[in-house]
Amino acid sequence: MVHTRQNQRTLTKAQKRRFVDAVLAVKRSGRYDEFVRMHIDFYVGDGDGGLRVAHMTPSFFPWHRKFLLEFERALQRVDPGVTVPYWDWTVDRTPAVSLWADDFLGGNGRRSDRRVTSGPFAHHHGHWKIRAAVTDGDFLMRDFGRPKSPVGLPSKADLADAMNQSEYDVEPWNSLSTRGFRNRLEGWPVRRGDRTWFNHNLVHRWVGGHMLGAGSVNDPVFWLHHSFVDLCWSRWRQRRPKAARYLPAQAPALGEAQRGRVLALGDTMPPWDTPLRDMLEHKSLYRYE
Ligand code: CU1
Ligand code: CU1
Repeated sequence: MVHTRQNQRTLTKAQKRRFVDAVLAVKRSGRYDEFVRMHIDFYVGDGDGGLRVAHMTPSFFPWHRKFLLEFERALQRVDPGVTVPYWDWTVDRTPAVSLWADDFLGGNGRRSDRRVTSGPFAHHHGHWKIRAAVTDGDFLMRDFGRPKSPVGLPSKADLADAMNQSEYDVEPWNSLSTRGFRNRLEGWPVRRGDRTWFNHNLVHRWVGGHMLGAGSVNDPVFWLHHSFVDLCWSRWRQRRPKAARYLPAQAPALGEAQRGRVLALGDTMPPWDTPLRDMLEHKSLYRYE
């Protein structure tokens, strides 16, 4: 059945509660931490050897689409009426927005140790212990805006820079690709004058704490962030001619540096063995409101 993903700012109080309750139920079952572990396992960077499926790679979008779908199915087994909302960070840009209220995702971490102390994922409620992480401590951490060296959320102009790219991705198909929609939205520092991450990566940095790096799934805002990233990809594709909507079309040739390191259009994606092609269109599965 086709379901609808909503902008988180339009959710009713009851919808927020159902989403949070479903997330907590998936956490209680142990399944949530399996998602965290899978994301950590698939956090392979340019500097590491082997296949990159999830990050710094053309399949960044299809891999996260499948990952979100699996999580959404886990939520729906608890409550069939729940979907993953999206957070448009070009609009909801401050710690004061309803996303971070006590009835939804809770607020910032406290200054001393970045521990989140409000909302349903605050450690003292006992429902949200971090078990799979690359950092110490079993409490959720956030550090909005990184006060030590402040960063802001990406602007509409930053996002437009990615949306205006005419190619999906370009060689060398990694964090160094200077053009192309994929890296301009994933956001490794390649634009002239950039010294820091931007767009998708900058959102991880702005939230801070667990949202930095491989263990980012520990913060439930991960899903709302990636739901919006997925929506941006969907919008970008709608505006582009079919031929260029996923690249590379063919695997890099023998002897090329990225041979065996990136997925081409005809490949399947681990760990699900899903044909990448099957993740390029979502309208038979879900829609965005
Ligand atoms: Cu990721
Ligand atoms: Cu991400």
